[in-house]
Amino acid sequence: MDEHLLDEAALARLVDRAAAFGLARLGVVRLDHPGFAEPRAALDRYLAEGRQGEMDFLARTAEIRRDPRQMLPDAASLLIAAVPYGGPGGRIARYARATDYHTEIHHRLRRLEHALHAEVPGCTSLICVDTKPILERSAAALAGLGFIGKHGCVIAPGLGSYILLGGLLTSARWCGPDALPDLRRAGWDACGSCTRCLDACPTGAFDGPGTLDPRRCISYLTIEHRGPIPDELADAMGERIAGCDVCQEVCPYNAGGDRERRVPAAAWLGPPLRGTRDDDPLPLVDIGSSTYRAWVKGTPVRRIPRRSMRRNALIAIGNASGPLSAAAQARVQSACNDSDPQVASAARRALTRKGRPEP
Ligand code: B12
Ligand code: SF4
Ligand code: SF4
Repeated sequence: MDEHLLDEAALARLVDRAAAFGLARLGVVRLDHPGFAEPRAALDRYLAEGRQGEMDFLARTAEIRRDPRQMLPDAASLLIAAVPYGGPGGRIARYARATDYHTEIHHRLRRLEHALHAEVPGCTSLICVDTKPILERSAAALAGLGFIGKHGCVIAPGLGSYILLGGLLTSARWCGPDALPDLRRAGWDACGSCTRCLDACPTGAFDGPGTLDPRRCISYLTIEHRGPIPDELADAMGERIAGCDVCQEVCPYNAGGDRERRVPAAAWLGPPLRGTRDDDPLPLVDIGSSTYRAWVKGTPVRRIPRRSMRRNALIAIGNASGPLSAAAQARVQSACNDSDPQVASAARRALTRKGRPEP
């Protein structure tokens, strides 16, 4: 068979050019790497326990995650890249304040794809950023980009865990040495005895190192969960309306302000078109559909339906310290009668938390 090979010299040239494409780190892993056995088993356990909650797409695409050749039949390797982001924290998680990484990393990987085709003429390839199901974190660790911390995120040396991942699936077979023999070696050893992320999680979403119950994670609750959020979890959400960074904020690998100097400016994920969005929850309580569409456009927040964002805003208002202003009172009060149960129950909760009886 006419096999396409990606050798060490070709990979070194791609890695050299990666920064110019906006990819701060680049590595490669073969799909038949034995290290995938453990994450595949972890995915099976995860689904068997129903941890995906309402994220049906995880169950639907599990077979493809296990074997990406279902997307690209002659796929042999995965090139995997990391793109850093940063900025101050707030009610919206850092990654979600930036431009939509799906689109942006896709563009950057497109440039890598052209370079790959010049190195390995005739190979096939497919860009994968979230929507094309692959085990991105495990692949990144096996490709040597970093290690998986107890918070479950990939930590890249020198960059920390505020990175997003994207892959280029290809028929080009990596014929160099494996960056890492198996995932276990890249496991929790680098965390040592630290458990800051596990201890700091506001909703107690970790069952143990690297074992997250997404159904308790604020990121899941604000982005993926449809319907009312149980009071116990809503109480712990603070003022977060889209995602959560707590387990990464406390991580010593993200401390120190010199990341910016280590990465070429072109590799950073920039702000969205029309700038970083204001995260004041009050205008979101009764935001209209066209205003909402404009507010989320070009940002990863577009994954959150308007009604869920209205619920999140009401929970944040209920959790904020201090009394409600008269303007807030009127808006929250009228949301109590909303036809959407998740909005109405969050509004009633906000009022009762402020010591006011429900209307
Ligand atoms: C679904 C999803 C979520 C869900 C569920 C997350 C989960 N842990 O299952 C929710 C909405 C909760 C979520 C939250 C977040 N997510 Co998310 N998410 C995904 C998505 C789309 C699929 C993940 C998945 O398959 N989960 C199923 C579990 C079983 O797989 P896994 O998380 O990859 O876990 C692997 C490891 O645990 C490993 N493993 C198993 N056993 C062992 C043992 C050892 C020793 C080792 C080392 C590893 C290991 O195997 C597992 C399977 O591969 C990926 C994109 C993708 N295609 O992978 C992004 C992704 C994982 N998310 C990402 C981000 C940024 C986040 C948030 C930080 C966003 C935020 N600020 O709110 C939080 C972080 C929460 C956390 N601490 O994990 C990034 C992670 C980047 C990084 N540095 O690791 C990804 C890769 C998106 C991207 N393209 O960059 N996310
Ligand atoms: S993102 Fe927030 S809620 Fe989710 S595991 Fe990390 S600290 Fe906990
Ligand atoms: S906070 Fe500590 S335990 Fe958690 S990932 Fe960072 S180093 Fe590891």
